[in-house]
Amino acid sequence: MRRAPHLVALTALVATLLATLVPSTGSARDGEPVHTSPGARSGAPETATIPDLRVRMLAHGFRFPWDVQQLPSGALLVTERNRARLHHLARGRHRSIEFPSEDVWVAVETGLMSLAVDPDFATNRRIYTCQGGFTATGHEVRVVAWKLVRRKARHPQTLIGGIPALEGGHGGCRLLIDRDNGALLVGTGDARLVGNARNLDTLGGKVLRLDRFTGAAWPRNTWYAEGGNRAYVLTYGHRNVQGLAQREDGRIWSVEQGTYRDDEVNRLRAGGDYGWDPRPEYNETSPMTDHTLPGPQVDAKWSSGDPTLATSGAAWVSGEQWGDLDGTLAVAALKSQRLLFMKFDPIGRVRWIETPEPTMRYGRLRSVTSAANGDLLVTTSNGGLDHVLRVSPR
Ligand SMILES: [Ca+2]
Ligand SMILES: [Ca+2]
Repeated sequence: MRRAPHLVALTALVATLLATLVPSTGSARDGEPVHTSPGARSGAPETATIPDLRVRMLAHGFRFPWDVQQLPSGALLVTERNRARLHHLARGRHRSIEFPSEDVWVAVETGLMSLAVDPDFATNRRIYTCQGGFTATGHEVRVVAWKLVRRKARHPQTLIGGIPALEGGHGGCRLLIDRDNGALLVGTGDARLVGNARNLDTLGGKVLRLDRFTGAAWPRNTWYAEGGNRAYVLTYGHRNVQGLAQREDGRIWSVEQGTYRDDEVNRLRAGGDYGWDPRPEYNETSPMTDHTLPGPQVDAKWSSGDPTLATSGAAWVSGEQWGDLDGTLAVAALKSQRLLFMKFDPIGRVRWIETPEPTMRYGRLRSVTSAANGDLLVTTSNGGLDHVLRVSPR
């Protein structure tokens, strides 16, 4: 185990001393082993230039922050899952955004989750959240557009609802706006419901694609002409999509969590079946990509094997300052408590994976997104005294 006990203690002490901005009542999840195996491949070649990384704590005292996104002003927005709060961080000041937290259904892994900022935010002030919600008969996951006016989230517009939710497990949910065509992508979880992921008529266990202004299904989706829920489906057969990231070539990649094995990084193609179909009951010994299912299934580009790392958010790293980490996929891992930098070749084969030690000092990592200058923004998910981190090359 690379994470020395004194370092854990020091990190906890620092976190305790600095956690003054938001009162915190939770405690870190325990009982989960820390794995050091990065998966199928490891280690950049000796000739690679891997910069030392600097990790700064930007804000402290959160409880299960989920997503972090930068606004054009440089300020950061942060969602907090269980308290369903939205935060604004700017120049060392941490303020709450007025947000109807009471409308968010919070249970298990579901609450206020992903966040997206409109590419035209400077003029339209639009942001998007994926969150649990109450319905007449129960619960759902939904995507809501907001107008952010003077640190108030106003004019909620539900773009898509009815994403299945059972008890809150496998609630997804990751948002990404395709920079090439402006479509809103929504990575969803299967809600631990049998048959969900491969049923084109439900919205769970999918990557959905829709118009970010109207919520209408995207006309180029594979089953658009058939209407109904399937009109929204970009890809299906996913267990719990936690990450979405767009590579420089425009292709969308997803990250999902495996069962006891096989976290996956997938390259998405419209209409693709990614092969998750636990049966009978919710049988978690089913493979993450089951080729015995009808038709072709798309293999993962990277898979953790056994054990899993609990991979979550991801962002493509960009900028010469990153040396040979430029162009890698940075993946946040919960259980294995690190950032993985995965190098894929142009056709999507994994070449190597680096797991820099400075990213292993903060516990479980949920999301990683890019700041405008190429730095990475990271949220931790320890259940109390959580941080927002900024990772940059030295
Ligand atoms: Ca799969
Ligand atoms: Ca097959």
